[in-house]
Amino acid sequence: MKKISAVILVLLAGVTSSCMTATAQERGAVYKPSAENIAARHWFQDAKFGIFIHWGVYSLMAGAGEKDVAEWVMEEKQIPIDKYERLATFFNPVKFDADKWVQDIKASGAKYITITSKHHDGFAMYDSKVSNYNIAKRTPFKRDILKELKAACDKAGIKLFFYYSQLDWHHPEYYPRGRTGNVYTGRPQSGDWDSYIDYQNAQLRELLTNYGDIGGIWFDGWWDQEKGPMKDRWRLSETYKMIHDLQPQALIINNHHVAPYPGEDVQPFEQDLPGENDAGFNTTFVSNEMPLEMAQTMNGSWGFNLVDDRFKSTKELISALVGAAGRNSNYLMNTGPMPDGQIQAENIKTFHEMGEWLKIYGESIYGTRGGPIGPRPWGVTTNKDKTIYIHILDWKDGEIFIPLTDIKIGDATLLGKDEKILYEMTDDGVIFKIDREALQNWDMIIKVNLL
Ligand code: JFZ
Repeated sequence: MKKISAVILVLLAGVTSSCMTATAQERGAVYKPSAENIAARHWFQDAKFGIFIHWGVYSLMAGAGEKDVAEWVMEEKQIPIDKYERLATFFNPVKFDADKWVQDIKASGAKYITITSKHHDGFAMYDSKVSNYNIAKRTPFKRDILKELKAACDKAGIKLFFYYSQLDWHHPEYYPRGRTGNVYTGRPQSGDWDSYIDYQNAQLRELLTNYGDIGGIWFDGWWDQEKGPMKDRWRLSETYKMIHDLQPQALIINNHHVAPYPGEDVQPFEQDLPGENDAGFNTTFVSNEMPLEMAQTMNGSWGFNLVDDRFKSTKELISALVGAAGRNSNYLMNTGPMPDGQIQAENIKTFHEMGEWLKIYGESIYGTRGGPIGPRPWGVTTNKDKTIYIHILDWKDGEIFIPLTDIKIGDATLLGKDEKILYEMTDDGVIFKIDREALQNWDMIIKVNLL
């Protein structure tokens, strides 16, 4: 009797202390980014605009006729693993052309691409050696699309990031399970969590050694265990250290919706501008040390959806890009390519329209940081060296008061027209006269050169 309770006590103590150690390690560790990493962060912030790609065997289901279903179809339609696996045997995107993707994406003005290497369904979109549940081994297509995309990106001077889901609805050892991927998947109610993390790290090692220099890793799925037993058992410090050791310039981004952990390099926001939380799952904590990135869908879906025609207008997407830049953030705009391998025509059209706009107004976005005045109902400001760009997204009147004080203006012009703008200095700021015609633009930009 005594012996048993002692054993239980020891076990309990073991559990408590290992939990505490994990928490302390993950939260308390001190992280000093390397010089290469800091340089990559600057590059990232200058780049401002990326394209997110959600593509996998789920794309074949195309949302199954529902607007709000896409890459989550396995979970949302409760498709067991043995049935879901058949999707791979139909996946044959014969029209996939990496160079064409990259050309259209580059035409949007985006400087980098983030693509799903493995989503929650656990299917690897590359030739993984540690699992045959991948595009090269299980599909008639057989090609490693990450390899092809990386080659096309290198040719075009576009950086490539890999999205990687920590959550896995397929791997048997992802156990104890969290919020999703439960009984319907048909996995045994047992498993060895640490061997799953070893597997995850082995896949990450492949992504960091077989594709040359990459932009970074975009993690997702941590939230699956947020209220689950493995919350602090992701071994983040170990995984992050491995990535930084293998490729110091690779940026680590984790879409966990909480304040950043040590070892992370960019704080992401999903479907909301940094600091806002219309989506309901974003944190309102905004780092003022790390680069920021806002990810957004062009309609309402990440993966391809046949019936989701809620496409945002080019004006709305430009406003989001501008709104992000004014909040010192990047903008990662998503497209979900179709199962035949092509990007939807609607999205390609928008890419080109955004690129046309950026050709004229890009100097107010690329290489800038959030400006001296925070977001306002009328718009935002960005800044580069001695220039302030005032982005007026929503205004109707003939003049606008901007609370810029303690500045000496050299001149103020209307960007794109290079026309002088009249202004009047007051004690509290500057009143700019508005060009009513320019107000019709998607964004009227006043370029203020300071002395
Ligand atoms: C996540 C993914 O689940 C989604 O499929 C997509 O890849 C997106 C970029 O990231 O989105 C989430 C994640 C978690 C919640 C909502 C959306 N959540 O916890 O409510």
